[in-house]
Amino acid sequence: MMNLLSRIKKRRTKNKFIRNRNKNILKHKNNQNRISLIEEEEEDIEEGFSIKSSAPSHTHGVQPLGNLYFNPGSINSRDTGLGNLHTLTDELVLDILGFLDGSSLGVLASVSKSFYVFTNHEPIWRNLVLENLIDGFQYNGLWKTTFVSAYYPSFDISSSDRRSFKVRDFYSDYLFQSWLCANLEMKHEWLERDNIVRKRGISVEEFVRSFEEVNKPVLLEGCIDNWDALRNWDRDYLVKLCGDDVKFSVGPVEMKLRDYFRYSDQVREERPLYLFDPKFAEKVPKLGLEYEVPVYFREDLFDVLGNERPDYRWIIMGPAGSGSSFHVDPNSTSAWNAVIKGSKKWVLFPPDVIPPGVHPSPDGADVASPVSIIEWFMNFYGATKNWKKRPIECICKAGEVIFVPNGWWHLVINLEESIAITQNYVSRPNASTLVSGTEDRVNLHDKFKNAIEASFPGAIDELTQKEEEKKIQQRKLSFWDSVVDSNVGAFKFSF
Ligand SMILES: O=C(O)CCC(=O)C(=O)O
Repeated sequence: MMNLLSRIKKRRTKNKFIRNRNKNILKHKNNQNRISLIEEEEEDIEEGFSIKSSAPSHTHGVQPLGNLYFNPGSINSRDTGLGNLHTLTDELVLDILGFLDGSSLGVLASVSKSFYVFTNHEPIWRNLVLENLIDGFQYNGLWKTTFVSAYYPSFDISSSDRRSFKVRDFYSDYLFQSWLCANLEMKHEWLERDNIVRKRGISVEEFVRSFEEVNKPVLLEGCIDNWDALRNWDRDYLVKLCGDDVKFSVGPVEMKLRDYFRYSDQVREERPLYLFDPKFAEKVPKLGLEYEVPVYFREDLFDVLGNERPDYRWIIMGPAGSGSSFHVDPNSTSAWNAVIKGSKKWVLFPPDVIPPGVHPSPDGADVASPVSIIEWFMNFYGATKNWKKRPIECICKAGEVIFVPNGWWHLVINLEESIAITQNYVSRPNASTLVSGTEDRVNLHDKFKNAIEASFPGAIDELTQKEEEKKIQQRKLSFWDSVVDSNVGAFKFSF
């Protein structure tokens, strides 16, 4: 998969489209993947978005709704072909179609041009594959054909379903946006901000004092240089090491590494499946032996729970565009994330700042955020531009480790195919927060508190008292006053 970063640097001017800041109306010029806004200047590259050079024009000719208004006399075939269902929103039509099986969708596709487009919407077929082929699948470039070839192996998909019909005069913002998000380049301005503190060779004491105790992110350079993983791990090595017997967790399914790479090589979708496996070291012990916990994170109070500790370490792999949408790590844990191959763009907000477009439930257990990471950048990243409380951002490259303090919101997008290891842990400065942070999870809270009391008598009381003293100190100087340097509009960590 080509490196997004290098593509951005080339700053190609072709295949770009400009979005209307005021009217949000797009005009799609068929056959060229090129969209431009009436009344907007094409030379305005900084304001524009770029479509990936590999992007096909929309498979079924779907155009954004705004184009309808520039084609006088044309009728939206979306509506005429849906009959009485035309009053439903696109999401609702798709939700209803989501209840059907593959054969019913196939039959419905022949009813009208509109049903043809809706029933060919790839996420419907993706769901069918993920719900029905949980032991793995052979992705063959499209979710629909992947499903059909798994269920009807004798059916010749090469000649029929691979051919897609373009439908004239079908206008839908929802379906168009799904295509757009799958094919959009990361904009240069989404990547350029780098305001994290970087440290190389600091002592554990300095890390604890300057970052862990004050709960601030830091990017640590050079602390995993001795990892065999950094030297060895690439596709060929991992496929050979893991063989064809081992399967890894990929969303709701389990996949062989070979099959996952086959998928990630061909995928072109808004939310690529992400390999995220907490049992990798049990499945393939050598994977666990080829890395070690960086020196800064060796104290982990969750160890007191022994075998009962929740999942705490993951191997992560994914193509460019995959990643993690905004969330806070569970159980008030902190985390470190080491990039072994590739690179990741990080955006982090402190615990008291809910990122724009994110709506956590009152108890914080559920997070409603925009459909995809790319959509967040498209629709919400710009909103943070003039915030006093701007996020911490960076690109973490192979060999670098980011410290994610507990309670911080974070979003991550892989800029190229990436492999990483992450671990969640509880350090002494965070132990009291963790005990209170697990209060809603009664079992975990009691178990952890009792285990800590048994191993370190009196420690919780002592830490809670320290925490109280810290809060009193902090009230005197608000967090943002302490980190924002208003003169340069960037972060200044005054430790
Ligand atoms: O996608 C990634 O590498 C980030 C993972 C992450 O945010 C997490 O494990 O909490």
